[in-house]
This record gives sequence, structure tokens and C-alpha cells, in this order.
Amino acid sequence: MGVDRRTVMLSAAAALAPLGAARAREDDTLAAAAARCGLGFGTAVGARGFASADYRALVERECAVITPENAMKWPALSPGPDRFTFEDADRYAAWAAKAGKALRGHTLLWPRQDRLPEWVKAYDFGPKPVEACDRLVGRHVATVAQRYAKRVGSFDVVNEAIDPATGAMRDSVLSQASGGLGRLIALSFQLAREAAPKAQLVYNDYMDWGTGSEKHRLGVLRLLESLRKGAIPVDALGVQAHVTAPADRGAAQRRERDWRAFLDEVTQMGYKLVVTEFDVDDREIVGDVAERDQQVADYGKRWAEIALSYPQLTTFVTWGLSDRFSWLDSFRPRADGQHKRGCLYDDDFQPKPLRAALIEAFSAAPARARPST
Ligand code: 9MR
Repeated sequence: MGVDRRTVMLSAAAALAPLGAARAREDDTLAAAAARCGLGFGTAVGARGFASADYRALVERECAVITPENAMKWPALSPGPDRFTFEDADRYAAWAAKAGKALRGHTLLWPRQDRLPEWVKAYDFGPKPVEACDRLVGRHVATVAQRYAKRVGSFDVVNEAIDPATGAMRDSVLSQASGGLGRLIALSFQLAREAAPKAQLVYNDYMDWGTGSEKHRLGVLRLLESLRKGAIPVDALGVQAHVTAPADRGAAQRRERDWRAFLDEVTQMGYKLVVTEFDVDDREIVGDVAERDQQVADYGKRWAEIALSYPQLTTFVTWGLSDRFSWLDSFRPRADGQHKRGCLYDDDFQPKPLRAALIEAFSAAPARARPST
């Protein structure tokens, strides 16, 4: 036949290779590399980034998905009972639509005392607090979900309901008025589904693979289980992924088993996965900038590879693209007081090793069904 056995075997192997296992290309964008394995790639954009034309251009070039970092939160949208100010959020929605980007809605209910609007903290729930609380939360969730139903492909319906220290539901004026958060969480998902029937509905939280996160993971698993039992419409777990690169380079390997066990349980319950807020805190890494950047890239890549090994992961969003606008400096500063470098681009919008590392991870990832977002 003129074709030797080795050639036949090689082409058979190529045919079997997962679609996504394409090589990283010179001129790749993050969105293009991600799309080849069926993944939607994007970033959050905050007010400072949104105000910069250069940054918006970078986001448009690299991303297929945009999350307003703060503009769709309750305090941003609602200055008082039954009052809404949509102008800011609308500007993001208009930008995303014009640029042909998918939009993630973050977040309809963040039931954490310090993240509620001031007027909600002082709200008088009256003699029938359960009903009053249902009305208050329900009206907010339904109004926002309805307004953006046609624009938002995926909503973080509920954010950070679990207290990481205990694994129980968080305490707040809402949980107190309502006799626990469970009914408000269920109500929010039900109302979001009614208002935005086509959107993906996500429970979003920051349980991670670090030591000390066991109770948080267990609490999230319990919540996801109870939502399934109650047939509450939740499509996916949002894994925030604010990961911290450890000084000890062996840590990723030791953490992987527990993390996979967690993701296995979540996906076996039928949930999809969305990486919603990825960045790599480098506060524990000493050394010069080049060493720090390399360790951030290595650790971020390993984390991403594990997440990407789940075909249920269909969207990967970072919490900012450039160190210039990252929230990380406001959180547990470095001991040496230096600016953190946890994003894919530096302050001058120059790409860093973490960007190349993610493109490699996307290029080697197994194919998955195309995302809706
Ligand atoms: O990055 C966000 C920061 O600008 C806000 O001040 C803060 C409070 O609204 O929220 C930050 O984003 C958080 C996200 O909404 C939920 N997960 C943790 C993120 C970082 O704190």
C-alpha cells in the first residue's frame, strides 16, 4: 500500500487527539486560544479600567466575555428602596453589545453584611420580617435580572453565601429577617430563572484548594446538594479562583487531590463550572520581578490545567487583565510593600509570563461543548 504502519498509527493518534489540543500560535489572543477548546475567555472591568481607551482596546482584543467588576452590584444599582440607577451598568452592557462580547452579570444577591447597601443594613423589616425580606430581595433580583435578561448570558445569582470560617451560611440583616439564608437563595434563583430563562445561573464563591479551606468547600457542597434536592434552578458553580502562589513550590501537587475531590463532587451533581475571578496573588513570593512573574505563571498554569481537565468548565474569566487596575493591592499587602503582580498584563499593558502560560494551558486542554456565554 505504500503507507507504513507507523504513519497509519500517527495519523490515527492525530485523529483521536482532542480538538483543543492545538498548538499555541505566535499571534494568538487569549480568546482565540480558549475558543479552540470550546472555552469562553474574559475579564472583569472596573471603573478605572473602563475609563481608559487603551485598556478597553486591550480587553476587546483579548476577551470574548466581560464582567462589570462592580457596576451591577446592589449598592451600585440601588441608592434606596425601590430606587434604581442603571446608567453605569447600562454603559457596560452597551459596550459589550457593540464590541460583540458576552456579558456576565455580577451579582444579584451578595448576602454578606459588609457588602449590602447602607439602606438595607438599616432597613425596617416590620412585624412580618420574612415576607418583607422576600419582597425586598425578590424585587431587586427580579428587576435586575429582567432588565439585563437579553444582554447577560450568565448571572452570578448568589455570591459568597457561605462563611469560610464555619462552613455555615453567613449571618446578616437578611438572614436574621428571613430566619436563615436558604429561602432567599432559593427565591433568588427561581426569580432569576423566571426573569431570564435563557441565562446560565451561577452560585459563585471563593472556596479554594488552600489549606484552611476545608470547611468552606464542605459548606459549598452542602449548599449545592440542598439546591439540587429542592430542584432549584442552578446551572453552575462559579469558582472565583483568587489563588495565592505559595512560597513552597510543592504545594500545588499536595493540594490537587482535595481540590479534584471537590470538583468531582460538584460535577457529579450535574453542575457546570465557571472560573469567574481568576488572579494569582504573589504576596508570599520573594525575589525580583522576573522570578515573581515566573512563579505566578507556573502556579497559575498548574491551577488552570486542573480546572481545564473538567469538560464541564466552559468559561474562564480573570479579575482584571492588568496589574494597574487590580484589586489585589487593597488586600493583604506584600511584606515589602511592593505593588502586586497577579494579572496577565503589567501596569503598562505589556504581557507577562502568566498570559503565555494560560495560552499554553488553553491550547493543550481537551475540547468541550461551546459555551452559551
Ligand atoms: O474587585 C472588587 C472591588 O473593586 C470592590 O471594592 C469589592 C467590593 O464590592 O469587590 C471586589 O470584587 C470582589 C467580587 O465582587 C467578589 N469576589 C471577591 C472580589 C474581590 O474582593
